[in-house]
Amino acid sequence: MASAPHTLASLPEISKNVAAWVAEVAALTQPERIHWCDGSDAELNALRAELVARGELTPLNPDTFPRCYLYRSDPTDVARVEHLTFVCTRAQQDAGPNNNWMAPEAAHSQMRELFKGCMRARTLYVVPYCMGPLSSPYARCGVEITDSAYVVLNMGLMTRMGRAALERIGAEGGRFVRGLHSTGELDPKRRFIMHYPEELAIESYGSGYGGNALLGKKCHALRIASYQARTEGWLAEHMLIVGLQNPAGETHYVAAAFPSACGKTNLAMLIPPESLPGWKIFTVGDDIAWLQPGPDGRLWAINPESGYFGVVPGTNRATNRNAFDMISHDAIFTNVALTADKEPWWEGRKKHVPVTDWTGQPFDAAKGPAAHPNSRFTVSARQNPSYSKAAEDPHGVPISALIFGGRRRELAPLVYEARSWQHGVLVAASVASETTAAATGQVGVVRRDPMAMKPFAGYNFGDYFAHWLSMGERLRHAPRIFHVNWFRQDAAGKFLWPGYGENLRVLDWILERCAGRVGAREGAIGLLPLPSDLDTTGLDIDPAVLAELTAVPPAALKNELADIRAYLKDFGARTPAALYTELDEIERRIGA
Ligand code: OXD
Ligand code: MN
Repeated sequence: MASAPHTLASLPEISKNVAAWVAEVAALTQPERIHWCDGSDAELNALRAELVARGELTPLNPDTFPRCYLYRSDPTDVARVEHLTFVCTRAQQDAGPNNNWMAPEAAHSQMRELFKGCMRARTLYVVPYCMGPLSSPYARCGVEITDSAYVVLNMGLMTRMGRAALERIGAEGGRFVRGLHSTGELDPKRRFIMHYPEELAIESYGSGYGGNALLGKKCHALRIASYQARTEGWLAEHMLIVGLQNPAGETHYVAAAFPSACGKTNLAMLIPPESLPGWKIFTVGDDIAWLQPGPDGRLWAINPESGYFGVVPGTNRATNRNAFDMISHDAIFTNVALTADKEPWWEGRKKHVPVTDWTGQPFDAAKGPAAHPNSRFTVSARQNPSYSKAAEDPHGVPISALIFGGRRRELAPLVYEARSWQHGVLVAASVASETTAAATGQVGVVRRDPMAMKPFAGYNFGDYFAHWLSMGERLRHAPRIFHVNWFRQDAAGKFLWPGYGENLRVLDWILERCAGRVGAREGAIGLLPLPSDLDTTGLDIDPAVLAELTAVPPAALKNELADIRAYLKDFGARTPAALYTELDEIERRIGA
């Protein structure tokens, strides 16, 4: 029950553990002042005004983009830095070959040197947050200490931030994830993102970019949480959660994992095509799902986040009207371009022309795109026209299907179903995708990205696969597992499938499979749709193209299997034997 303001405890009094840690960090970082965030509108308004006064935030056109702001990051700080991201477990094998590793003591002492005095003349913000609905038994809390007001504003949108979260931490006896962040000098040579899953701690220095600096998101809700989930018997995954109501009025929820910048936000808020009337879509989450076996033997999911940090380029009224409307007010844009009348602009925004590029220079098409390819919006999820009230349900939503996918020019068919949970774990562990601008490094290179968790699993993938297998054993009504690929191209590089809202046709097939209402063709790779079972009403697609999309060339599959086998070997004895059994079975089926 809310108390009258004058009876509220002061924030530092709520949890002795938090206060003691803040004092320890302040002694190390030497801030000019300490600000405990209560998460109120007044606080966030004051912070925004302060950043505008300092020239760090630019208010956008108040008529067309009311209460929207542009933030320009340092040009060397525009994406996640996987090569500077470490998982620091006592034993290197526990972090696994899928992570960069450093011994915890060595990492702490290196970071201590960086943090020493780094907040002089700066404000230290204490940001208590809750990942998941405040009353959910599945939610977990953390406190981020940061010297960036931009981070505070973003955490205010992305998490349940402020007094209520701190009260939950106090009531839980002070157990929380400790995240220490400083933008430092923004020097790429002095930039590290360290995770200590055994201590529930994160240290991030030298970056202000979302994935490196909003510690509730990738660092806590995926890397630390995946480790915690293994020890506690649940899953923390890089998945959207969406509710699909069919024309008969039945609603089913699915969770889907795709690597970064492969369209999770678009799928989570998909607009049904006009030729498929009667469908409704409800977004529960667009990036992260925490999945728990429920007492009914089904898998239940909550979205730990309360906002979206989405990729801007490509968003327009035709590709995703919901997303476009959602970001036309009360949004923070990072690294987009500007039009003459102070509207944000990005590649794929059909209207207007950019005059200033994302770095603040006059736009010159010869020098590259106007908006950074990884430019982002941050908005509250409640602004999404398809926002589901179930996102606030403390018990989450029951999941009927788990969907995995990557960006694959060739080979992977439009959709197929795994024969069993065990086969599904192999399918998910074999996900591969072309890299995107969400992380620094080369774009367009195919790499293995099991469960779309390559950059985010806080422990050895071998153990992670075993944990996935054991979850299947615990679920009496496990969701079915599917693989999709929206990105198949023909020899000339043309996409074979229209994507976006039309993906509903594939989701429809998936739900019909779950309901046992449609058959499938046994292929070596898994259960494939008969082209005639995909609803193509109103879609102009050549039957030959549909046949190509639902078939797998055996020779290419053979090479793929060899590659998967070699990849799994990287995890040595920790790779569960069951995955090799599944590979053998596919090879037997293609007669390899
Ligand atoms: C993201 C990412 O920002 O996956 O969601 O990089
Ligand atoms: Mn993501």
